[in-house]
Amino acid sequence: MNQLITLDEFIFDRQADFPYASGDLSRLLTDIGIASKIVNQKVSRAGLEDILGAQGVTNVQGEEQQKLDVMADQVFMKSFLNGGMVCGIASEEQEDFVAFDNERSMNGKYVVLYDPLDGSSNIDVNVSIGTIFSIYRRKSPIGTKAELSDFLQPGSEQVAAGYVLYGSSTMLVYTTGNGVNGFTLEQSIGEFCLSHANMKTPPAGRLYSINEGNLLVCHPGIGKYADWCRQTDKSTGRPYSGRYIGSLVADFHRNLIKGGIYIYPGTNSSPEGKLRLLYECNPLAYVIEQAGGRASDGYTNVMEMVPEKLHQRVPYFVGSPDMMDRAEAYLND
Ligand code: P6P
Repeated sequence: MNQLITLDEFIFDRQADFPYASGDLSRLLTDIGIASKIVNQKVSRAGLEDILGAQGVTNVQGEEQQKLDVMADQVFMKSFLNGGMVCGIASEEQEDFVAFDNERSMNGKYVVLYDPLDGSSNIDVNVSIGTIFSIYRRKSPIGTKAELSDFLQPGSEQVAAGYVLYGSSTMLVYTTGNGVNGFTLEQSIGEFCLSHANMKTPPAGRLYSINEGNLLVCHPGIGKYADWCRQTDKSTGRPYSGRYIGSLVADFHRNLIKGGIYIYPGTNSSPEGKLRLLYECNPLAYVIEQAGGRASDGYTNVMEMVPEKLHQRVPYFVGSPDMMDRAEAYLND
């Protein structure tokens, strides 16, 4: 029987990869693990606590906030505030960034941007949902309050990124730039344990994730790509398979493992698409790139973009490299 390696053991073992590591990033990653377990416990029994249903307010995105969204946001923010490693956060659920003003936090070296519970429209119907997080080294001086410039950094500056998938099992997947590793929550001991070491995405797969309801209102090349996916693949004698469950983290995770592509394009009514650059697209782009895939807006690596606004949206293509090449070719045709 293989030895169980917990998330904390792995994080601290890997700290040696960074000769100048002080342990602050390691501590921050363990804080994320703890917060994820708290959110998992509440998500897993949401129906029992009558926590389902809308909070009755709308968030900065104009979307009806679900009670679990609010809960998850508060759990992660408190974890970062209490951990002391982070001088500030930006969350999908909060209009502006939050600069922590206690002395310990102002000495924090990092900022975290996160979507506390992505796919929230699936909460009431028990479809997998997820948390997405992105970690940067602050640019403002240590000992001061975080500034907007700490958050508006290109994705190429991320020091760590990952996601938690609250699904048939709960997994935490992250990278610090030395590959991608996945941990499954062993409920009996309450520990994330290494289950997917050194994750790599296949160069190509047969899964394409697109909301086909958008095909008539987006770039015609995307419809042509979807048509191509529906053609019989000579090597297998069958077409690709459409898999789209309306939960980015779940679609992303499946495609990462099996090979596939996820596309959320710009549309006539929303030319910038739906997904947010800073706390959805960039962190998943870091993960997929570390796993051998790539992410773009159809033309440019999203991690090269210099953000202008916290909640800015960007059309998003992410997945296996060969599939990305073909999809982008249809855009540029
Ligand atoms: P649509 C969930 O709201 C989300 O941000 C992603 O998780 C998901 O992939 C997408 O939006 C679904 O959007 O417009 O297809 O329902």
